Formats: sequence, structure tokens, C-alpha cells
Amino acid sequence: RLRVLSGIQPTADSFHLGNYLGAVRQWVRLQDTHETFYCVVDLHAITVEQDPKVLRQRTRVSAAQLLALGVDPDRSTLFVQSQVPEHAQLSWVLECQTGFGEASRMTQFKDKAAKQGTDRASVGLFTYPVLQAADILLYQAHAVPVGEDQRQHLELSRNLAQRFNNRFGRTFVVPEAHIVKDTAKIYDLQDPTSKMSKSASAVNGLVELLDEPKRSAKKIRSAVTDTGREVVYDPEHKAGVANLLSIYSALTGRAISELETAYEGKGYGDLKKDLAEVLVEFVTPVQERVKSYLDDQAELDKVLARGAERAREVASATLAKVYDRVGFLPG
Ligand code: AQP
Repeated sequence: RLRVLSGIQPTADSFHLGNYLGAVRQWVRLQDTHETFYCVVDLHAITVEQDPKVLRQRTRVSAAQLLALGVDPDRSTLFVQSQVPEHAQLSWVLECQTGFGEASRMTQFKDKAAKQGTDRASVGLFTYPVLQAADILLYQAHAVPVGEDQRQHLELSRNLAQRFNNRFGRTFVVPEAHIVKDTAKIYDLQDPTSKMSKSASAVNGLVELLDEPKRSAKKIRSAVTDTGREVVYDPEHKAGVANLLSIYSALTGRAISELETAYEGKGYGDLKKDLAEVLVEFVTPVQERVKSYLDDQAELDKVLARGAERAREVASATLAKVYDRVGFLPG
């Protein structure tokens, strides 16, 4: 079986619809066909300012959401990144293979640093994509399910794998991004030309899975659309409606063309009202499951400890090979 690895940051109180439809839904599906490794990337989370207590809570809530959404710890290796020290260790070696200019071209860093001011942005934020490459390469992953916003980082991971292999002999599998076109980018409900984002979206543009379902339903009903009436999928001219159709289709499994036919002669109001109901039906049981995973924290921590142990078996073998290749003495 080919291997898959992906991670998600514990940087918010809840995942949003973009995180779920762009990434986690694929994680769940890939369990049927691949050997899967999924992690809550808390090392990445400290690249921006955080509160220790909040981080610890969000790490558990993230793991609980993954379980509630269908990541099965018996079929997947589910773990927390900081519990596998090899991630930070490999990251250092890869940083030494990364050009300063190359890292400076990462658009996510440029955007975030521009917002924070370069004096306040941490060096960790700058090297973030290299740590991400270490996450992936440690597990010899063939495929990495992510949203469109991660494409450039994935390209860096591929370049680093190839560069290391050329220089030191074949060590890493060169990974491929696994991006599902229909849900690769879920847009902000209030600004449907920007991606839905934890840090950049306004409250009403962001649908969080753990938010009060009634509030999320209201956000959907007040999503920005154009002045037309016809429910057709036209991302260029009707970005808001197209985004709602993508979300609707992904949550129900109904094809977009089928939805267009179903809403022929009806208006945007009907589409939004129905999608709001679909969303409430989706999040309500997810929230119940999250709560029950969090209620038994000891069991949750045990699941994660077991995952970390399994992850370390693979990660330590890769790191040992890397250390040997670069010329470190045996440990
Ligand atoms: N809007 C989106 N559409 C599709 N996929 C998305 N992802 C994020 N936003 C969208 C995917 O979610 C996964 C987890 O991402 P992350 O842990 O890197 O989360 P993040 O980047 O903190 O989430 P945001 O909202 O993107 O935060 P900001 O904007 O603050 O950085 C990834 O696979 C990502 O592609």
C-alpha cells in the first residue's frame, strides 16, 4: 500500500469547512486505499504567538475532531507532532539544504509576515515549510492530501527530497500533492474570491464545525451572492453561488449539475435555506462525537500516545538513515 501523510494545525477552537472539505474528508477516504499517517502539527502552531493552556486544549480538540470526522485510529496512525521528536530533528537537516532565497519565495510566509511586520514574524514562521517537508519525508509518503493553498509548500518538499537524494543517494520518496479539484479551495462566505481562513476571514465569512449550528446556518443564509437569480455554477461571474454549490455538493454527494436542475426556477434564498439545513444536519452529530471523545481525556491521550509510538517506528528509521548519509556518527 502506498503511504499518505497529512497534518492540521491546532490554531483555532474549531476546524472550518475549508479544512474539512479541502483536506480532512480526503484523509478519511484515503484510509480505504492507503497506509495513512495523520498528525496534529503543534510544532507548527507555535510559529505564531500562542497561549500554552489554549494550545494544549486545541491540540486535544483537533484530535477529537479528526476522530469524530472519521479518522479511525485502528486504520490510521494518528498522532501529535511534538510527541515524535524526529520531526524537529529532520527539519534541521533539511533547513541546511534549503536556500535562503528559496524559502523567501514562499507566498504564505510573505503574506503572514507582511501582516505581522517582519520584525515580529518569527524565524519559525520562515522555516515552517521546511518543517512541513520533514513531516512528509520522514514517513516516505507518496501522497499528501491538502487544499490548494498548500501547493507551493508541497513543491518545496518535492524539491528538497530530490535534492537530498541527488546529493546523498536515494533516501526519500518524492511526494505528490493530492488535491481534489472540486473542494480544493472553499471560499469565504462574505468575500467569495478569498479562501475561507482561520486567520483572515471575518467572523461571518467563516463556518466553524464546532460553532453553534444555528449561528452557522445563519451565516450560510446571509452569504454574499450576486444580484442575479439563476442558480448556476459559474465561479467567474457568480463566485458566491458557485462556492455554495460546491459546499452543498460535497456535503450531500449530489452532483453540481443535479443541484442546478433541482433549483431551476427557484432563487438564491431557497438554495441558502436548504444548504443551511444540510449543514446543521452534518455538524450536529459531529459535535456530539467530539464532545464524547473529549469527555474521556485519558482515553484520548492513550490513543495519541499509541499513535506516536507507531509513528516513531517509521520516523526513527528514516532519521537514522539521514544522519548516516550526512556523515553523523552512529548514536
Ligand atoms: N479554504 C480552504 N479550502 C480548502 N482547503 C483548505 N485548507 C485550509 N483552508 C482551506 C486546508 O486545510 C488543511 C489544514 O490547514 P492548516 O492546518 O494549515 O490550517 P490553516 O492553514 O491554519 O487554516 P487556514 O484557515 O488556512 O489558516 P490560515 O489562513 O490562518 O493560515 C490544509 O490541507 C489546507 O490546505
